[in-house]
Amino acid sequence: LVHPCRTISLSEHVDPRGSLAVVETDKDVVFDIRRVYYLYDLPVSTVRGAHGHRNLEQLLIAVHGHFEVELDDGFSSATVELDHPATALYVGPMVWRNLVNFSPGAVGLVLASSHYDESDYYRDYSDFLADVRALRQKKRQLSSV
Ligand code: T46
Repeated sequence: LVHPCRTISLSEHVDPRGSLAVVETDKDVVFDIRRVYYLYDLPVSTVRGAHGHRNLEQLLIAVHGHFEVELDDGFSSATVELDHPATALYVGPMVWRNLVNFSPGAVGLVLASSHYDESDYYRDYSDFLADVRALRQKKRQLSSV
């Protein structure tokens, strides 16, 4: 996957009454959860996201149905299909994401590290690209001294 994203298998408790999946801070998520929101009533051809975040960390879960998350860290890209309530996708800072190909009735749950803050968003892809590349350049220079 693209840096620093990864999929996480959540612990699942399955018995004849049904199934239960768990997300716990310090185990499944390395950030404190400060906000929870969910996407629903989504037209199948919709595109959500289409932006990046400066600092926000999130965990995305398809709690019902399935959808794809296109990830781009400015250097490489990858597409992840979320199709099970016990699989989460961690999306870190400085990653452009598009959520696409929602199944009918899909519900996407998002656990986020901070409150909603419009100034944390990159809404323009070329601004995102310029900053993410400058950041990588700075890191390279720092690691070579
Ligand atoms: C992300 C993807 C997966 C709020 O007022 N509070 C909130 O916490 C959020 C997330 C949104 N809003 C308002 C802002 C807009 O007026 O709700 C409206 C729709 O938000 P947005 O266009 O950002 O929704 P998505 O689904 O394109 O993106 C959201 C998150 O913003 C984003 O961080 O990663 O879901």
